[in-house]
Amino acid sequence: MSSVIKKLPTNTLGKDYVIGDLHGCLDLLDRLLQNVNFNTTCDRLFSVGDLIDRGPFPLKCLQLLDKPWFFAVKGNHEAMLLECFANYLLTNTLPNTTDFDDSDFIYNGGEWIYKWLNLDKQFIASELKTSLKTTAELPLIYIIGTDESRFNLIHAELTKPKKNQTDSMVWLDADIDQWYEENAISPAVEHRLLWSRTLMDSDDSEYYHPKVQTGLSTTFCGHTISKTPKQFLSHVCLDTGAFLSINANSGFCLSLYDVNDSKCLSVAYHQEEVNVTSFIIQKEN
Ligand SMILES: [Mn+2]
Repeated sequence: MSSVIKKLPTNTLGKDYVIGDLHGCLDLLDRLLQNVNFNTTCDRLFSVGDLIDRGPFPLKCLQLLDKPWFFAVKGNHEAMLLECFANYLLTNTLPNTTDFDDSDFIYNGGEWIYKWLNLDKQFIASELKTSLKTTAELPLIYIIGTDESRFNLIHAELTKPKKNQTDSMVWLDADIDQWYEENAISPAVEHRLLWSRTLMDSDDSEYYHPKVQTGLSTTFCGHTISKTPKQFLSHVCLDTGAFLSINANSGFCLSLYDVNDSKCLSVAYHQEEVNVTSFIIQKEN
């Protein structure tokens, strides 16, 4: 049985990094990992999901899931991919190219799948099926470490359906821990974990959100693009629009967070240098 939430201990041997939404930009990731001298024997790379669609190497990014040092939560793009192949995974009947027309997946950057569907069926069965099975096993939440060193990993947001005066706007560690015990997340919560932009889109122009939410550990996420990482209510959003940086001088980039050294590294197409900036995550005392 697959787990909707997975736990990992603190990394005592090497360093931990978190990468924003990759969307096929494997070449940008390679440059960042080279820059930090990523050590595949002891370092870990966490992904906030959305490995596929839009950028140049979607399938190769999905195949990162085979690496022992790579850990990802499911993004809404992986969820849309799985929806398209649900019947295939159950019955082994390969879909027809036309089955995908008008799907959310194709409308959201999934056209790359046509190339694979039109290739040798045997190739699909071997290359893609393994990745689909791995993708289906992805959790919605990772909990890494405990107590002070704990951080969570999700795709979008832990926002609750409605904000009221007395309640927090977001779910807390205690809620996540309870879902872990039950190995269950309600469909409504799952939907917001994959799709919500309530917090990140409201920014501080509409509502003021403090950086820290009492009771919620630092929670790395992505899904909502802005040019620099931002923190609201313990959520640290690392989606800086990697695939959009294919346009010169766009201001977008791929962001990698160095958890141990509180640094953010970024790189873009058309940009030779890797930028390194200090990014201290605010935590409650
Ligand atoms: Mn997304």
